[in-house]
Amino acid sequence: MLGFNPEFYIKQHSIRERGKMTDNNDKTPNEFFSDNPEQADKEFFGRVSYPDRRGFLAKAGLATMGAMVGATIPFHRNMPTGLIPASLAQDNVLVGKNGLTLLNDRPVNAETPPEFLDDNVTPIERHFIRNNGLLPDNMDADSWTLTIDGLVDNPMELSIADLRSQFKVHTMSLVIECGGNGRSFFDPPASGNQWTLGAVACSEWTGVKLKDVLKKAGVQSNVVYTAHHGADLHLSGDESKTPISRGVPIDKAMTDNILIAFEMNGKPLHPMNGAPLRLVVPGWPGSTSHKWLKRIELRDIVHDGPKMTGKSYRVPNRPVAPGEKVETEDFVIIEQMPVKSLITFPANDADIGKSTQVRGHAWAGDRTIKRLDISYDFGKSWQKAKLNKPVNSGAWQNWQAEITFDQAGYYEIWARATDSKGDMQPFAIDWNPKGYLNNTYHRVGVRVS
Ligand SMILES: Nc1nc2c(c(=O)[nH]1)N[C@H]1C(S)=C(S)[C@@H](COP(=O)(O)O)O[C@H]1N2
Ligand SMILES: [Mo]
Repeated sequence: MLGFNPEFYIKQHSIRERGKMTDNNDKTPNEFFSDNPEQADKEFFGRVSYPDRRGFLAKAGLATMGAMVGATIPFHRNMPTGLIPASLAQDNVLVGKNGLTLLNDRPVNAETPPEFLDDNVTPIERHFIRNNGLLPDNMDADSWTLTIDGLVDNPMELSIADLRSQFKVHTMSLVIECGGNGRSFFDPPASGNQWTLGAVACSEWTGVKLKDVLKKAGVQSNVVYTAHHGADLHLSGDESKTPISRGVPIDKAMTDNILIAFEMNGKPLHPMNGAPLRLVVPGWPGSTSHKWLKRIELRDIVHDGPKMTGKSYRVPNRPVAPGEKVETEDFVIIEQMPVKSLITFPANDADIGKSTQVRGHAWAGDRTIKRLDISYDFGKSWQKAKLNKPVNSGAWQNWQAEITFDQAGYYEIWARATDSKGDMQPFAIDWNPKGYLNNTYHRVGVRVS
């Protein structure tokens, strides 16, 4: 029952004034929302585009609703069934995110402009979002379980409390970059999210090492690959379908910097970044860092789940001409991501003085960065930046340089990283049909006055 709640009264009133709800004028918000949450939501809040919230929030349990609004809801008993919280109902609002560019809202995909990636540790609100499906209905940390099964000696079902108590807990800065980051620069265009530069982040993740958990489960000798399973829903709403299920070779899974994470920058995971539990596999395509993680299965074949096969997260096994059609069997799975860097200061299009600091980050799959050069004369000459060591394996490296321009005018600052094996970022890369692995220089245009 609806108690005395001036807020609902006012909203109900204003709906009547808009004259849109002639059929519903006699209903309380409670009745109206439970009859038709979607329609009620529209009428209440007008055109709204909070992603995924239709259906999802209508069915959401309290904990999930709390996670979405970022607080407990003391008067939850008074909330009409299916009511969408008003704080989630503004245009393009991603609660708990700030400054992201929304590329798509079903599924949600949002990237971060480079100047908002200036921090050494990416704030939660600046971490990009790449969803293939819809958020799970339930993201409750207390009842969450992770199953480890397949070809293991001791299959396990672990709560998050079990993970914390049975294994050593680690905190590490780890890079997640989408395999399609930079896709928008491909010509001819590649279909998929048109990421520019900002589908990358390096937050501080707290969790347990995947290798520790797999060791305890007892990896059998015939294991070839992991298979990751999550709780998110297929876009079709068909519960028998899975939006994505990828994996990594078992040797990779046993390396030292892969976490099963339950905290992001010391807080619970953001719902869009996989709350309450996810994998973080630094240096490999972001798609291997499974969110809303429910199960890790060990298999004796290369995993063949959705987005493992065909052309997903794969590139041709040879250079191909732009626009060339490539047979599916000529595609290979992307493993580590290539050497890359980002200029996070100054911002593109900035007006600056004659002297400026230039800074950013660089990273290189499973390797480290050994050198970072910048140029402000379109690549004619390069100057070496000061390069920091990674804070831990899997973190990006920060770099800084000082530039003094001789005269006013338009300049471009270019950054070029070289990794520990000598691979250097290229000015241009070979085209590939799905637009993956674009690691060309980041260029920032500035006006000097
Ligand atoms: N369960 C699940 N895990 C997922 C995805 C997904 O859609 N569902 N997207 C993957 C992809 S393609 C990327 S790039 C990363 C992005 O992580 P983020 O959204 O936290 O930035 O999550 C990966 N993990
Ligand atoms: Mo991705």
